[in-house]
Amino acid sequence: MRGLVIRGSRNVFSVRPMEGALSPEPFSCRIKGKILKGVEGYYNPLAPGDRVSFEPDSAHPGTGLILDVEERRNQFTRFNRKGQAPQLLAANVDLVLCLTSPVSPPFRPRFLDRSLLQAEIAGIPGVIIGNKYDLSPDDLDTEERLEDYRRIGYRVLRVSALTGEGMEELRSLIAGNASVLVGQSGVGKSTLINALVPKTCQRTAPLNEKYDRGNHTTTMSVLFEASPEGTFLIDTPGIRQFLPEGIGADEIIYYMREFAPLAGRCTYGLSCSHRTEPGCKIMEAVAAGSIHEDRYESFLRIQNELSGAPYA
Ligand SMILES: Nc1nc2c(ncn2[C@@H]2O[C@H](COP(=O)(O)OP(=O)(O)O)[C@@H](O)[C@H]2O)c(=O)[nH]1
Ligand SMILES: [Mg+2]
Ligand SMILES: [Zn+2]
Repeated sequence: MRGLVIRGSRNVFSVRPMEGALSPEPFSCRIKGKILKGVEGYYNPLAPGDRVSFEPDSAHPGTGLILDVEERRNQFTRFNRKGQAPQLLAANVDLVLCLTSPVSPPFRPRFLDRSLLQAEIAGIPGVIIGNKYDLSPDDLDTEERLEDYRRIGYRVLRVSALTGEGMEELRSLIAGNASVLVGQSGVGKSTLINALVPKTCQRTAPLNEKYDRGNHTTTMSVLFEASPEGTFLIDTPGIRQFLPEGIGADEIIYYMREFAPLAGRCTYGLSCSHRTEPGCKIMEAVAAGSIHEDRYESFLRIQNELSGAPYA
């Protein structure tokens, strides 16, 4: 049978059959033979959004074995520092919705820049959602930051999951798409999903705990189906610090969109570290205001991190 992974830990996965009855019950599945070909080296072998083939276990109704994973169109990952391996947060998605809030928690450009960078690396369009707009609609600092993301080409939506403001635009953006929501804890990912997903679809299949001893399912993503027309929302819980993965320190410049056109144009060309060198086009752009100093700061920190320097 063909199935859609809707949640999972590292070895037990909820899989919804993609054929047959309408909204069938998900199966609690393990991987046959414990190892899936082609996905070695990851913290977790499967993520919500993955399409798999599986066989139901007739001896244990509701359970099954995963045989194979279909080739992914894309994957949204981060580096899991504890596990020292890339972690799959979502597979086969159309949009990365980067959630921010102006207050409680305050706007944090680092987390946003890291998730936008990872979206660029994955080749998935990133959209910025400024939630909790009801709390401080006139906050000039956050407005200035959000406007700058718009200037460099990102779509920015302002919403309130609480009052419903701006939600129509968000609804039409996500309709028919698979979206993964990222943002630091407390920005309102779960509240937004509650507002967008009909109550009847919100029960998430409990994983078979018996098979899942010692795994931290709360650190894993969960897929919600917001409509029968294939509107999927994937919640990503519990990321304290988003560590990008999949590129080297000298490649960051290609994945930050206002930096990319300047790649190779510094006096020292591609060997410029963009920190102290004379004739550095990146530093000139920061001085001229065409690169926001906050984005430059994010760039430097990610560069430090990916080159193995102690994280500032
Ligand atoms: N004022 C206001 N509070 C919100 C809004 N969205 C979420 N919250 C609150 O923010 C807190 C954290 O929300 P939650 O959805 O758990 O955040 P998550 O950690 O990103 O999933 C909760 O107390 C929500 O009620 C909003 O648009 N406006
Ligand atoms: Mg949450
Ligand atoms: Zn430079």
